[in-house]
Amino acid sequence: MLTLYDYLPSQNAYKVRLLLAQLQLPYRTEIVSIFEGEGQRPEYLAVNPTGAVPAIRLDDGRVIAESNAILFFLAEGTPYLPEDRFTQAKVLQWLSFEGDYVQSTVATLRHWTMTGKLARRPAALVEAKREGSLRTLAILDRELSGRAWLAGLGYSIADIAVFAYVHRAEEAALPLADYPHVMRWIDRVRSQPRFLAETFPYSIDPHSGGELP
Ligand SMILES: N[C@@H](CCC(=O)N[C@@H](CS)C(=O)NCC(=O)O)C(=O)O
Repeated sequence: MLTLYDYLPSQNAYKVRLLLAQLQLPYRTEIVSIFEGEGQRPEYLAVNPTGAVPAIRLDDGRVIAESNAILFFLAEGTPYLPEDRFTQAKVLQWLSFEGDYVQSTVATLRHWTMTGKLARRPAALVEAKREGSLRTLAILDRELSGRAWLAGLGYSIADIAVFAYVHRAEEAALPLADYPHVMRWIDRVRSQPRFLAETFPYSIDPHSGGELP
């Protein structure tokens, strides 16, 4: 059975949980307590050289890390990754956007906000993250004003990847209501079959107030 290396407040890991639920694929979970340094143990670095979650282990022992690479692998041959070459490239475009724009802004700001780290960060850096987050949301809002889904005619892993942090943007004190097209897209994602609503606050982990090793 597939193993998911997970840390419950991680929305990067949530992306994989959401797709696994929608694909109805059984899996077992191994929690990696990242703030206690478990990601830096040699056994886990052999799974993911960066020490981050998520990662997966296949039945035959092979491992894959990076949330968007995992989504791409699991979705192959399913409606969540259309077969035609152009649409696959559009999916990759949005997976890259998520990795570059969303993770460095909304995701980071959410982490700092929910774990009490904002006050320990330089004000100019926090402001830059906030401006970057607003810019990212504005790009998405503009794109979603003209179509229902990010990468093609239907819901795909591009939507799953971007949805993971964007729908929790208010946890980073970002005003989602200012982005009506993003709001409507969030509702469309939520109404997909076998949608997984459950997410977890950092407060479930008493170690999350500390810095990552
Ligand atoms: N680009 C990576 C980012 C993964 C990531 O930052 N994971 C965080 C949790 S959301 C983590 O495990 N951080 C611990 C660390 O970097 O040591 C992905 O998309 O999977």
